[in-house]
Amino acid sequence: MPIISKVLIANRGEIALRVLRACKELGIATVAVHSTADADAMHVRLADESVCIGPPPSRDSYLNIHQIVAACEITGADAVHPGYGFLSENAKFADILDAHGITFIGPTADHIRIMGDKITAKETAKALGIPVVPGSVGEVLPENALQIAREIGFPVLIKATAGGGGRGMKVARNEDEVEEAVSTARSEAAAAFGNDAVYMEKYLGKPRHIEIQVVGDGEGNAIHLGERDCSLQRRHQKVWEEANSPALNVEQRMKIGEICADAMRKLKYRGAGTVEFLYENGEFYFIEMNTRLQVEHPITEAITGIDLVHEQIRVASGAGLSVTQDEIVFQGHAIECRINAEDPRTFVPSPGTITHFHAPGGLGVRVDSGAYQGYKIPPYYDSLIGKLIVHGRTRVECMMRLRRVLDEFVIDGIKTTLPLFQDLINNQDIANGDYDIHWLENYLAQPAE
Ligand code: MV4
Repeated sequence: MPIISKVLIANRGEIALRVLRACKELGIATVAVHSTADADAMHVRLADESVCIGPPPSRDSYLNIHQIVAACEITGADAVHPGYGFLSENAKFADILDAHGITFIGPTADHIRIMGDKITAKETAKALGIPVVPGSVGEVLPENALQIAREIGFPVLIKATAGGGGRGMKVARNEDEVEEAVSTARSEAAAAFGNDAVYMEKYLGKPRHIEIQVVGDGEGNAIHLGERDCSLQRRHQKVWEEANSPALNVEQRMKIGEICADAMRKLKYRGAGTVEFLYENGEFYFIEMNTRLQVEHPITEAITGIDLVHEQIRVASGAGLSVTQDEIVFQGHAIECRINAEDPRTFVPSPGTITHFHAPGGLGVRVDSGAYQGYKIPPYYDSLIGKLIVHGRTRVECMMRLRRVLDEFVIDGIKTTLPLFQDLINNQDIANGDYDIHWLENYLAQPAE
């Protein structure tokens, strides 16, 4: 059983703080790593120790595997938490840590690899009993593309097996569009990922994006923690997430959740994971699985009371899950608003100094952020500066509370996405929970009132 007594957090920003807090609660020592641009960051201040791992560009610091392994050796860290992004889904990183006798707080390198290749992920999901989008069996070659598209039925979507998160997709609406869509998708995939393999699916026109949170212990035990509705997004960046989904009832939740948990038991999956679906006309269609903690995990924590980072650390150390499926109770409704240092209409990044910062409080309010008054947001990284998570006993109560909390939040000196949420909270479609994956982009395309 690997002993975890000191965790190196291979990340920055709010998620580094999030992981640090869990470690502190478990009595585990923490090591922060940072680039020269992040010397003043909150995660560095709150950690027990810190190591500067390089210059500002991520590839030279937060993505530099050798620097991170060296920081473990210097500090005696026996485990690494990768957060999300950066090295969190890098199988080679998991292998290298393993070779150094350092525990990777995450799934096995093999499971990361399986889910990183989207064709293999889909085949695996299907074999495990998860419903998938109708489509090609394996890779689509240019010579068979038309035949496969006819069998699937138009419109079809061509996706890169090395893609994911929406990168490298092409729609073909009819037979005339297949050849070009496939050849463009293949050359774009080759350029972007060094792998030109593509596959084809039935294109779903107005789905919601609903994802199931799972955690496994690597020994064949696994639980699901319900779903999150992440349909409100712009250019594949989620903006507002909620749990539960306004579109599902209890029976649907427990059915799809149990399908996913059962699949994870068969796979002997270890760690936290998210099974992503498109949901249309009452049916779920698997698209991808993320083998990491996700940005929006706190809404699941709000409605279940379960600390997902505690669970990640437990299963990584061999201590097993702290709860069984029948002990999990879903309570109320939670919404997360992603606060980005961006223009609320154009989403153009707005780095700079925060001149005034006041976080809201009160019952059912959580703010995960490394921002503070006087903090200078560096221009080199993702523009997420904080997450506002609001919980209520019902969706209506949650929305009422969110309206109050948004009024209380003050971030001056830079532009943020807070004003967008002020608009969304007063929108009738949002109030009704009546939106799909295209809703926000359509809304933003309208002139501001
Ligand atoms: C799709 C789809 C429609 N039909 N697959 C985009 C992200 C990637 N994970 C999968 N994506 C999509 N796959 C089929 N067969 C539409 C999307 C999609 C989308 C999915 C989830 C959230 C936002 C999205 C925005 C545009 C397109």
